[in-house]
Amino acid sequence: MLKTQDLRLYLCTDRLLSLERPLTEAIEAAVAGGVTLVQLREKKASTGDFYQIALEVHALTRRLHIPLVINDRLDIAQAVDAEGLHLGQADLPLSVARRFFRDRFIGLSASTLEAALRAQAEGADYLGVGPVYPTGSKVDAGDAIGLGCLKAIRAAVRIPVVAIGGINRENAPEVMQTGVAGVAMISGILSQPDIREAARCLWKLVDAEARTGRLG
Ligand code: 3NM
Repeated sequence: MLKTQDLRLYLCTDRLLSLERPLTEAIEAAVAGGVTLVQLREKKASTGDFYQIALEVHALTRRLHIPLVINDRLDIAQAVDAEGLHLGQADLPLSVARRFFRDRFIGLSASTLEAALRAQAEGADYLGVGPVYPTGSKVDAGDAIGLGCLKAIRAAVRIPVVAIGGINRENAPEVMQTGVAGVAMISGILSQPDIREAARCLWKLVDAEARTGRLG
């Protein structure tokens, strides 16, 4: 089962953005710093390679006691027994994925209020909402939606919202103040020279907002 606090500091992986450090090393450092969940994103790997990487990463995240979410690929999520699956708007429909992924959690990406409400109605366990700010990490991310839109989506749905896109240590506090359950990022953690320190700093910021009682 998904716990809302697992979404607080959500790491999305991208092997091209981790300054050539091995993925498992980077993940281990990020979790040591405070990352609460890992989403494995492999946009270019073959199915066989994705499977092998997912096996290795899942062995690590199990040892570290944090959930692993597989991006896009239901087959890989099932094959490695991942805790979660994350689907984009152009991926398999949630209702279809749910038939094969019953006792685990499924998150959906949404960048508009309409898409967010639809995802909730379809039974998504959480939403990834963005890009909040411009990002160079995803070519097809679309235009930044801004804090106002994030806030409106957060207020309109009952399920937890994770904000994503261009989030870093400077803007993480204002993002958390919209009441989202957490912040997700790639470069704000993985592209930093000291991954553990970057995650530790972000975790402190996120935790400070949680202590003020603004989190949903
Ligand atoms: N999804 P960074 S933006 C993977 O808007 C991803 O759905 C997005 O990378 C969305 O933290 C994004 O480096 C990239 O900006 C996030």
